[in-house]
Amino acid sequence: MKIIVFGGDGFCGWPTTLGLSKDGHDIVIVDNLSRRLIDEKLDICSLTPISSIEERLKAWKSVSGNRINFHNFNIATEYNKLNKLIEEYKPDAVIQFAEQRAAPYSMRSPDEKRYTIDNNIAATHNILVSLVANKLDCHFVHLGSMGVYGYGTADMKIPEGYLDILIDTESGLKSKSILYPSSPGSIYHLTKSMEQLMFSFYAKNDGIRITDLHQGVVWGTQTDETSLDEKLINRFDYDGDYGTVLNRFLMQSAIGYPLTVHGTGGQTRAFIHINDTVNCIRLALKDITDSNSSKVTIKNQMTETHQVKDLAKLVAQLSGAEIQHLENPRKEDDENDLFVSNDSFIRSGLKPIKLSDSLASEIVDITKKYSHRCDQSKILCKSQW
Ligand code: NAD
Ligand code: USQ
Repeated sequence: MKIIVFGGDGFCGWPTTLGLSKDGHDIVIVDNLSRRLIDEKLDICSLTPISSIEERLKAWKSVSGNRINFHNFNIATEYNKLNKLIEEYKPDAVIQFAEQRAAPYSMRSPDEKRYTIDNNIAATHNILVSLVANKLDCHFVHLGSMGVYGYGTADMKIPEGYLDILIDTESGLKSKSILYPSSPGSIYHLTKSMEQLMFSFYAKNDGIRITDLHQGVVWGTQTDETSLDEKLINRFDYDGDYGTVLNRFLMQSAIGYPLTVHGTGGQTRAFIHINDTVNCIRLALKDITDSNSSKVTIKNQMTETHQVKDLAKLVAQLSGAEIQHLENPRKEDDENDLFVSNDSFIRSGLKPIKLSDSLASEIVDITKKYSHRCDQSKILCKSQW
């Protein structure tokens, strides 16, 4: 397949690009390197020493023999470049990772709120507009978030995108399937919720074939491909804006920093290992549904749920780390249950990597190896809402 990976230099996009290239697909990356620029602005860097995109692609060519083309432009603001690429390359599939993805960053100040909305909405919308303009039969795969559902489930499993309801009408009860009501907890999660409506419009109006993957918190760093050469190493965010909870706890334990549990730690979240992110994208691409589908396919891309305090206990047992309970910088429930259906991917053959299988040894090794690169002053989350 000819595939464009938007955001292919990022944490999920880079290993996915390499995995798909290894599978024999023809891949083009589009990325404006804004994530690297944000690191510079925040005066932080990935715990792992990531190479420049040019070095990454050269290293991949030399280990795999496969060439990946790279375009550096902003898909939210440079529509003409985006449209020209889509017109000329005629992709069979596009994968949209290219968004500002951190909830704390999106809540920093009016500037970051505006940037996150402008960037994410325009980026995704521009791709949709161009697919319609070029009349392409192209599968649009989008990385969404479990956070669009909110995290409370009223004793039921969160279904995959749609909720079956009964409406009490004058002529009796009528059943209907609606988009699961959104309940975003940050401006970032709001963009994912808004995008859902764009997808239903473009599927209904233009028949664009869309898969929206509601992904949980990703943990882990390396995949088989990113481990092949030091220059292919994946990014590892540990700072208060971009670091996610499990990777942060494992990094903190490696440097003897007390684990930063927000509030009671009763928050339950859905998780997935980075290897499974790549495998889910592979499976989503294989799922060739009706090429003129009027309904968006939504899949929950997660493999297990954990309470934050249980993750902290597990990491503390592994490493002897101390646990600290900080005042929660976020507006979120102290405690929640979370039951999630991930039947689609399990049915298509996903064999999840569970935290208990690996005891996170890969991250423990990575964080120990690069602990000297950690700037401890960047660990606490400064963004409050
Ligand atoms: P990331 O920030 O590491 O990667 C995003 C990439 O997109 C970056 O390389 C950035 O430079 C690029 N980008 C952003 N805006 C762009 C634009 N306008 N034009 C061109 N390039 C642009 O993020 P990630 O962790 O790889 O996440 C990828 C996607 O997966 C995001 O949409 C995110 O919402 C979703 N997701 C991530 C996680 C997670 O835990 N990391 C969990 C669930 C969902
Ligand atoms: N948390 C802590 N301590 C920390 C960091 C986080 O207790 O040091 C808590 C947070 O308060 C929150 C939970 O852990 O309750 C998860 O936070 P997170 O930073 O790991 O994840 P989140 O902000 O939800 O965002 C991440 C990704 C985002 C993705 C989302 C999936 O950055 O791109 O969409 O996970 S989900 O959480 O399922 O919505």
